Amino acid sequence: MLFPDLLSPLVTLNLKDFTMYGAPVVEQTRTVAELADYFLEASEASKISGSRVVYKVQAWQPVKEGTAGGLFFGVSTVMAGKVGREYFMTKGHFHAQSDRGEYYWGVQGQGYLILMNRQRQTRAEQVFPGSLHYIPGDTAHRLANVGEEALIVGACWPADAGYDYHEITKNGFSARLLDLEGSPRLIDLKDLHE
Ligand code: S6P
Ligand code: ZN
Repeated sequence: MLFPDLLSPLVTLNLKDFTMYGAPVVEQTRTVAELADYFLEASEASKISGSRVVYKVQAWQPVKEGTAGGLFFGVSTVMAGKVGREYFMTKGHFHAQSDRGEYYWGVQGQGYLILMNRQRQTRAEQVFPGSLHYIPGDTAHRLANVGEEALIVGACWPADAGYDYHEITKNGFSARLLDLEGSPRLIDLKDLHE
């Protein structure tokens, strides 16, 4: 009788630095120069090196992008730092298939997951090692690092979710996570401009 093969996994995750190794893992790095306009005080970006890395993302996409029922796995690493008073953060996006949800979980460091719904109401959940976050559909999501070490976050999302950056590049989030006198505060843009 023939037995099925015992296989090695296609990808492994180093549990010390949460880096993925193995079959096609996509990697992306975003620098201060690329992201300056996402920050509230964009002109402050010129005070730090444009080549400084703000965040990097690894993603394992075992099926073709757009495959219904498929799942992607990712690791996002947001470095420690600020542009003006605003903490280093990801661009943030809605999903192109807007009703698709996503899981995030904290692995290392301290931060916030900033969430904005279609009515532009924004809230933030604290991220720390072991925190678990369900991002519902129709909710833009952005990670910000408020600590002194890299913020590492695992993610799992549907392969047909896609990315919609339009609302964020055009109007941004309605509230921003700022360092006010040494503490992170989520400030509504309306209150800032009063
Ligand atoms: C994908 C998931 C993450 C982000 C990553 C970078 O749905 O939410 O992998 O892509 O954190 O963020 P952004 O907003 O630059 O794509
Ligand atoms: Zn997403």
